[in-house]
Amino acid sequence: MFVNSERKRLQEEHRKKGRLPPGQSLTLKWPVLHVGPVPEFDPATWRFSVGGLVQRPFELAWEEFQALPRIRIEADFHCVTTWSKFDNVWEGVALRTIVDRAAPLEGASHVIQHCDGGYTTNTPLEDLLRDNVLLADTHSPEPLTPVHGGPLRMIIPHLYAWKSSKWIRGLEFAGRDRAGYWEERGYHMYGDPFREQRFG
Ligand SMILES: Nc1nc2c(c(=O)[nH]1)N[C@H]1C(S)=C(S)[C@@H](COP(=O)(O)O)O[C@H]1N2
Ligand SMILES: [Mo]
Repeated sequence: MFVNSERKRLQEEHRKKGRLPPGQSLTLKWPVLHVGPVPEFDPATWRFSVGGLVQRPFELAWEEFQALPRIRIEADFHCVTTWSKFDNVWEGVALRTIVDRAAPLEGASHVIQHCDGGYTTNTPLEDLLRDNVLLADTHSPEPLTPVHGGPLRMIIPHLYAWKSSKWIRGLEFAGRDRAGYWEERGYHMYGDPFREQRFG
């Protein structure tokens, strides 16, 4: 474990290099942040549903999800409450795999993430097609723990972490942008940490 002075030295170095977004500080721990209780996971009844403006809506059981092709990425994680956690290694299924299978209709422009417990968040469809956006079930290299979103969470490294839903259960393709849980409460509709898009 680094002492605090070492953390601060790293923090200023990364700020200068442009890796740490403005107004953020580096954390060497992994804070837990969410609204509501941590849901129970039952692999027998868990389903992942994809629908809305797509040619092929579908539903996957846990075993079926596990059989999809997998990727591994390394990325930083920026929470709007001002902490950033660097060098996370995530494994799971690329969003592109899910999007290709669903085949969005011409008019689909945005995607709403739906979670166990009712949390939602919105993103432009094109943001989900980046190479490092995934549905992650593994972190460095352990199965994702329930408090951090296990069994499955979204990871969108280039947006604030409230766009990376924990306990994700489905995607809704939509023809226009629609505010999710935090966006309805004043957070930015897009949420780019490097442009400090904290509030709308
Ligand atoms: N379902 C759900 N996902 C969520 C949240 C939430 O309240 N519910 N909070 C978001 C916020 S604000 C952050 S910073 C990250 C925190 O992830 P962590 O607890 O693994 O650090 O989860 C995001 N995903
Ligand atoms: Mo957050």
